[in-house]
Parts: sequence; structure tokens; C-alpha cells
Amino acid sequence: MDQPTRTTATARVYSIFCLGHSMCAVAVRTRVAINEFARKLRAFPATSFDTTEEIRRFLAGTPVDEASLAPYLTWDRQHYTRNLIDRTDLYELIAICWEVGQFSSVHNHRDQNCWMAAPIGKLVVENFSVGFQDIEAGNCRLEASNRVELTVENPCAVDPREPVHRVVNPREFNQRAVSLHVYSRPFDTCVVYSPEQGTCGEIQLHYNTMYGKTVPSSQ
Ligand code: CSS
Ligand code: FE2
Repeated sequence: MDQPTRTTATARVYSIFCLGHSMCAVAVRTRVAINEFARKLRAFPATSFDTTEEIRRFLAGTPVDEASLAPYLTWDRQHYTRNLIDRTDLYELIAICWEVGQFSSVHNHRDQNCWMAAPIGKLVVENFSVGFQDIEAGNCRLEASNRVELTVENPCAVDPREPVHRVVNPREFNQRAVSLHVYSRPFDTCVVYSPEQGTCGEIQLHYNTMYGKTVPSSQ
């Protein structure tokens, strides 16, 4: 097997198990179109969204085909874009487009569960631990904890015990990235933090596009 990791648009070799001198088993995860991914996500019962592992495993086992995301990709030099793909009472499915060097604020997810993967490019999730927060008064004390690389093979779930994080597309990666986010339940506000200044406050979240169409107020 001279070239065991040959890649096509829809299939990618994830791991190679060598069983002996002449026997190698190759595990291939075929990428699925985003519509298929959304259809499968809709089939999960409500209880699957109450804990993190089942949906995280679904994301890991269902890598999304890049080309199928085309209707949901919009780019803005000033800010990452939020593009709604599907929404139910249980969850929203969003594609976020990150130009080189863009990053989110440090923020929480309103006590909701969140899963993310990066079918295009790669990103870094930086987690923070909250020493203290008084959202009403706008004060907090945060400390950086760990960093995780987010790729298509390595999706992550926000840890409900440590839900404050930011997502970064580091300049040195030198490539655009697209992440898929599943938020359960859907939320349209969150708390943003400034770890340096020890301040925090609630902000409203908006979609740039919904179901592939521009949201007029986002322009
Ligand atoms: N939570 C942010 C993206 S970083 S996880 C957002 O939805 O805008
Ligand atoms: Fe987030």
C-alpha cells in the first residue's frame, strides 16, 4: 500500500490498521451531503440532545461533504457569518464561515448544549473557567483553561460544566474555515466576556442567511 491515504471529494481515509505484513484494513468514512446529515439529525429523539456524547459521536461518524455546503457559505471581512441550515423546536443547525484570522468573542451558550465540527479547514476552541460572574452587574473573572483543535474528524461538544469559550481561525492556519454547529435548544442571545477587562454582558445573535437566503437586516 504505497498510497493508502488517497482522497476524493467524498471519501477520506481516517485510519489504517496494519494487521500483519501483508494485511492492512482501511477505515473509510464517506462524507455525506448536508441534507442527509440534517435528515439524520432530525431522526434523533429529544433525549439525545440532553447529554453530549450521542450527538458528538454522530458528528464524528457523519463528516459532511464540503460541496454540499455551498448554499450556506457567505463571507464577510468584518465578522464571521452565521448561516441557518435547519431549525426545529429541539435544535438549530448553523454553518459559520470564518475568514483567516477571524474569531468569536469569549462567550457562553445560555446553558444550552452545543456541538461543532469543521468540515472545511480547521479551528481552535479556547475554553475558559469562570472564577466569578455577575451578569447583572457586568463583572467577571475568567481564566484560560484548555485549547482543542476542531476538524471534521475531531468534533467537540461544549462542556456544560465549563461552557465559556471562544473559537479562533488563527492567522497562521492561513485558510478559510467553515464550522457546523448544533445548538440545543436554539438560542438567540448569549453572554460575552472580556477576560482582560473583567466585564461581561448579554448580546443578541443574528443569522446572516436563513435556509440559503440573505436576511435583509444582516446587510
Ligand atoms: N457561538 C457562536 C460561535 S462560536 S461557538 C455563535 O453562534 O455565533
Ligand atoms: Fe460558541
